[in-house]
Amino acid sequence: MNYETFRGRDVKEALSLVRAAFGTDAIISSTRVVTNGRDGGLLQSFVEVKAAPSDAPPQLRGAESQRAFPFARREAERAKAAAAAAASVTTSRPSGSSPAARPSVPSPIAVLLQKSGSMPPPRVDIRSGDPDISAEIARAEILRADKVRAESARAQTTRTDAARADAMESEVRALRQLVEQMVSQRAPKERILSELSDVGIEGKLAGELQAGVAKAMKESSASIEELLRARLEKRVGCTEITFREGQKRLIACVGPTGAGKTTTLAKLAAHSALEKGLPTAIITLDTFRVGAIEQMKRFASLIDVPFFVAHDEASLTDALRSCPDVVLVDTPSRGPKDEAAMSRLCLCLDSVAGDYERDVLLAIPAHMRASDTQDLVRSYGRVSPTACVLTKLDETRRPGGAVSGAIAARLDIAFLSNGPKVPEDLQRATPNDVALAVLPKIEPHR
Ligand SMILES: Nc1nc2c(ncn2[C@@H]2O[C@H](COP(=O)(O)OP(=O)(O)OP(=O)(O)O)[C@@H](O)[C@H]2O)c(=O)[nH]1
Ligand SMILES: [Mg+2]
Repeated sequence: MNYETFRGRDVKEALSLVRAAFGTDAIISSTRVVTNGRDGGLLQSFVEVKAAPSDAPPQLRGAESQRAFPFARREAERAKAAAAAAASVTTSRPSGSSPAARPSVPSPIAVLLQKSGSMPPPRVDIRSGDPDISAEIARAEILRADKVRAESARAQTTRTDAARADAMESEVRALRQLVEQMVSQRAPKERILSELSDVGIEGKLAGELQAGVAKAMKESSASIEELLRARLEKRVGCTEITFREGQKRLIACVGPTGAGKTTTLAKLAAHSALEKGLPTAIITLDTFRVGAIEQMKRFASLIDVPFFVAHDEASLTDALRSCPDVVLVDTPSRGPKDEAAMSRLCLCLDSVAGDYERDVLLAIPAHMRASDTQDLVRSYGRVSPTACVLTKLDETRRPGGAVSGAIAARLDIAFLSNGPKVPEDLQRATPNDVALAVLPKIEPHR
């Protein structure tokens, strides 16, 4: 079959050109999107439809689409049979009259039946010479003819509905072909960027991660996923915070409301005191949140470590005099614009005597977007965070934003928090773990 090519700005336009040329029963062989092949060239794309006229006999072409053709043929055959049957309709003659003497005249019912055309008329055979009986039979025939017409009208409606459904179906099929083709035509670069965006990695980092991946794939047997993970690993900075015997270490946890500061501190305290068996103490600077002191006090007594409350730098210095080697300091959250609270926190943390190795851990909820993470790091700049803990990794499928933000702000990641359980839901961060936590599972496209 010879197909002609029709082009439109979209499927609708292309199909309407096809319809104008070949009618609604045109045969469509393919529908595809053609781009000019340039990056971002979808704006210059058009839809191309290959179509041919239906090969149905002209008298059968109508509203039905190509798929309705057998139906149309059946209807034509039925019409032919109806005409033949109508021709055979005769009216019975009274006994004694000869067919030759009285030519057969079609009854009004037979005429009606012939007019209805599409349905085979019932054969009429009136045998009675009684006028009453003949009238009765005639009435019955009229009723039957009405029924035949009603059925014929119903059949016509059904055919129209079927034609509409067929037209819709072919339009949906064309659209589906189009979507499938658009997906398969998307460049590997676009696919990778879209997958990275799905896990929260966007902008500069996404561009850097995907650059040259297609070329690298040709030179190695690694999958896209493995290549991207390796690239992310190289960009993630991690800091190892360890607890060693005889080492004086102070860790303060800062961050926004509900980020997981207290929980992280509790996990670190349990690790140091219970798992490492190191002399450990907890100090809280959170005298603001209702119940914060009671909560930490109870936890400290649970793991059997000393507990102190400090209101300012003087009371913190006091408390530190009574503390063992490992000290974990919980802090209050503050509103982003609460300068006074930030100043108090700053003074306290700066007052920590020099003989402690001091770390300020910024708690960053893993669901944060990259730009918000950068803002957060900036807003805690005054307390000079040395590293961060990514919290609530178990609650998001898009931890790439927080990781991107930390990379952009050049803040190392020290811990990953995967749940609220103390102490098991905390792990030391390595670049490989971070990449594994973030990277999408991209199927290799070769
Ligand atoms: N799912 C999940 N929940 C966590 C995680 N870390 C902390 N939480 C929960 O988050 C809630 C807040 O945690 P906190 O440790 O109280 O947070 P905070 O930063 O100290 O909160 P404020 O002191 O009120 O600012 C609690 O219900 C914790 O159990 C985590 O990694 N995953
Ligand atoms: Mg807290």
